[in-house]
Amino acid sequence: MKEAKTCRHHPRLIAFAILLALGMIGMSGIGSSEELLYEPDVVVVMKNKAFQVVKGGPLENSLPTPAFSLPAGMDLAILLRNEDEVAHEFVSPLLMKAEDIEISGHATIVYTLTAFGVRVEPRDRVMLRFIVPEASVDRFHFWCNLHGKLLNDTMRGEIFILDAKQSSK
Ligand SMILES: [Cu+2]
Repeated sequence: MKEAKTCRHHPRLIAFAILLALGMIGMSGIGSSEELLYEPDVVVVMKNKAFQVVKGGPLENSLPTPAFSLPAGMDLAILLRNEDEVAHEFVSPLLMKAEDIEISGHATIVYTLTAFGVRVEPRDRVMLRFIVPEASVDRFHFWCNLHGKLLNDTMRGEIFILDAKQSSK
């Protein structure tokens, strides 16, 4: 009877230990070789104080600014990779509209009057995952609050929201 009782506690302890280990991995956040939990739909690189959409940017060559499109209603992951020696931010009014944003990595939350986003430390990366909100506008700006506040600053880009029906592949 006593043995059975102690055994019952074991799985819970193991689960707790695993959670602790996962938490520690998440907090260390080092190395680009670290496996991602899931493949990002969009990858945005911050380099030489500019944004570069290296994945998921079908519009990248047709526009003067970095841009990517997201289908409304979809659960998507955006990877932000900072390759500079200074911190950068990714801030957008779109993220203000999105609910339950899941943020993985070392991220400092950034709020402005009109937008929400994260700060990514030098040589670090952050993954954002959220359901693309159905919005009344189909075009949002994103920017780095440190190097892209003004309209002619370098660190600015655009996000286009696609109608879910049109974008179904
Ligand atoms: Cu910046």
